[in-house]
Amino acid sequence: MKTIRQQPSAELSQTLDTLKIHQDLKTRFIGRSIYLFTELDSTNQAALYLNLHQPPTDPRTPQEGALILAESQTQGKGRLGRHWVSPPGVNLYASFILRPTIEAPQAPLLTGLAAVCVARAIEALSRLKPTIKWPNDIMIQGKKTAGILTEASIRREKVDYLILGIGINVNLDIDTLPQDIRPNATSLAQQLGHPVDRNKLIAMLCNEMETAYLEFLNEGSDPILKTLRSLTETLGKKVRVQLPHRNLVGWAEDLNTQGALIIRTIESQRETVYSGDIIHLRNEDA
Ligand code: BT5
Repeated sequence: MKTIRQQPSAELSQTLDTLKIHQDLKTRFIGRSIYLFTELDSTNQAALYLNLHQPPTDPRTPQEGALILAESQTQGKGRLGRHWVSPPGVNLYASFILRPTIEAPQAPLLTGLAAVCVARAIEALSRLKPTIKWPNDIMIQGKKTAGILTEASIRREKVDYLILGIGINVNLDIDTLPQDIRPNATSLAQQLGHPVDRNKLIAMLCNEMETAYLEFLNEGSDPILKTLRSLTETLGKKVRVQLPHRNLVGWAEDLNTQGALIIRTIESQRETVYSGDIIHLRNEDA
């Protein structure tokens, strides 16, 4: 871990800028339409306000691939009503709107797809090698640098639209985080010792997202699952899964075709976990 240079170059201390983002976009539809705000309650919430219940043919409806960005969030959302700390000017808070024609149970796989894309974009820009802590954390050196919150609208067992919300700690000074979060969090700048161009990073994330999403639509879940398995540090580890009404201890064996985690319990039962919080244990831990 390195100390962040106190004086980032003028170019890197820049604000988010849709023109700069467009310069690095190689996409056909993801990120082609950007809604950029100085401050929002939550980019996922803003996506929900944007008349998404209208049919896609309605001109007021954001197109598939639309991207909502904010410089800061006052009520950034984590899973299960938790809070995502979202100070201004240093990070990325992004929500992508997608309309895949898939069955509802496949929706969680899109969280995995987004996690893979965040890891790839970070690696392409910085050479850091992030891993994924199932189901939605992007980790560097064992610390959380990004989180994903997927919200889906389901109609008649099918996905109507998905909001993929992504928060990445980019140039965040970790010492400014609340004390309880600090030990488990990191940022790209903290890892690299220098600031990162947020406009380039979000453009690269759009590029990765479009490639992976089109591959998923054209070839199904196999290619993304293969990459997801290889990047998921949870696999092979002993874990405790915190479910709403009980805890489960066992070994994380595999991901199923929907991206759910298959656990072999200490009683050698197989259990499939579709959502939950995971604690990585040492082998000797109960
Ligand atoms: C997540 O939830 O990791 C999903 C975070 C998604 C945030 C994005 S930002 C853009 C979009 N709009 C939104 O409103 N949300 C999405 P979860 O797995 O529940 O983790 C939440 C926990 O992470 C918190 O309870 C804290 O312990 C920790 N945390 C909060 N802020 C953090 C930060 N900036 N960096 C690292 N850890 C943080």
